[in-house]
Amino acid sequence: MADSDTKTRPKTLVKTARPPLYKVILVNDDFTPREFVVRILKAEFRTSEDQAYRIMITAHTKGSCVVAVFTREIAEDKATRATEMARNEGFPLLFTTEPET
Ligand code: TYC
Repeated sequence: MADSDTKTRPKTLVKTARPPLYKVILVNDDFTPREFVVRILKAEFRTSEDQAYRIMITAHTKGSCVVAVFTREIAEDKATRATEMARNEGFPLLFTTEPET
C-alpha cells in the first residue's frame, strides 16, 4: 500500500438537532382532592398509581412538582387537557408548562 493510500476518512461530525423540551408542572391548591389529582396524573400522563401519588404529594408539600418533560406542543396539550378535566369537575387544579433550562 502506498503512503498516500489510507483507510481513514475525514470525519464528518453530524449534529442532530433536538427540539427544546418543556416541563409540565403540577401546582398545589387547597381544594382539589388528593385522589382526584392522582386520577388525572394516571389518565393524562400514564403514570403508575405509585408515581402519581408521589408527584401529587410532592406538589402538596412543596407547592409544585414537575410531572414530565415533552416537546412544547405535547407539553402544552397535556397541561391544557389535564387542567380542563379538573375544571369540568369544578376543581381549581392547575398544570402549567415552562421551558427546561
Ligand atoms: N392540597 C390538596 C389537598 O390537600 C391536594 C393537592 C395536591 C392539590 C397537589 C393539588 O397539585 C396538587 N386536598
